[in-house]
Amino acid sequence: MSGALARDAAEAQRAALVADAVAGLSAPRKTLPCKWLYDAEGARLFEAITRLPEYYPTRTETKILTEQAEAIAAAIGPGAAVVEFGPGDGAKAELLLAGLHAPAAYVPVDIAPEWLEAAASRVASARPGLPVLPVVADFTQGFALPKRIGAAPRLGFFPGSTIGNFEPAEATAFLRRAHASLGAGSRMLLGADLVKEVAALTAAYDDAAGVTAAFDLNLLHRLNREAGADFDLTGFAHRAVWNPALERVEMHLASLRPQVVRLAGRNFRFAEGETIHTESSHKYRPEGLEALARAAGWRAARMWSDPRRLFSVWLLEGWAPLAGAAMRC
Ligand code: AVI
Repeated sequence: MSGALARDAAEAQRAALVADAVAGLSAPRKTLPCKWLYDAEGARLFEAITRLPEYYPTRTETKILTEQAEAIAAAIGPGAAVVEFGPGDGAKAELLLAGLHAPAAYVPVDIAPEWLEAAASRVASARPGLPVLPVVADFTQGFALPKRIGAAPRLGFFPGSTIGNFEPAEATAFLRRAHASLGAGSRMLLGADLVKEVAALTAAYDDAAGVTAAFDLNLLHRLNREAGADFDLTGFAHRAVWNPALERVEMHLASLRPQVVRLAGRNFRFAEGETIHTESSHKYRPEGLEALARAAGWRAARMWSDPRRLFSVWLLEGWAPLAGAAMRC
């Protein structure tokens, strides 16, 4: 990207952050979209979260992909073109591709070219000879696949339980759009975190070392830096709350005292204890995940889990080509 284009993109992103912050902080229940957690520092902190003793999802999913590699490869069959939605550093794709029989191509899809580059070069150097065909696109929307994958059977790959960060209606819309992008006859390998005892869930989102707290509070740093806000970070604290009705862990930033914050020329008042809801991480029961998939035109063909049933990896098959509805994350 040229310098001018990069500056325009950064300015558009800043304007979108300010608009989301004004809307979210004006709502009766203050909220901010979770996508803004991931600036460079947020991405670094999330990486650190995945290695925490309390944060079981990443290591459990990796264990499932490793230990069930043969069964997964047999269920998928040879020659698949793997299309990964939001590939991160490409580590899970590398693991999956190592187990598959003669994969035809790897297609990482992400809106951030620098993240795509990291995943693409990791996989390209681990698997010389495999066509690596990155697509710059917002993977929550429809996108066109590279022509070079030809008639290879398509396998969508969406690990990490990122599906849990969508509201249920958004998750359905995402899966429907993914199906439309992948095409008729495609399949999808999906990671989903499972409902479990509350103590394990809240510990995973409020670790003893305070890394998740730093990840959450970094959003206020970002608003100060990029949106000219004046949040006093000592006036807010991270909270992880299990919402039993919606079966999700919510991250909140709680105001420790009554205070007024300025952002974009406006005052936002906080009562003591009032929170900004910064992320939801929905946990699934197997029957709930199957229903979600079905509503989006997929059928659950297989499910792999760990002995403690902490996490699940699903192979979905398309049963109906459906047009997508608009969504946002
Ligand atoms: C990216 N996503 C699946 C993580 C999760 O578990 O919901 C984000 C996260 N937030 C706090 N810890 C991890």
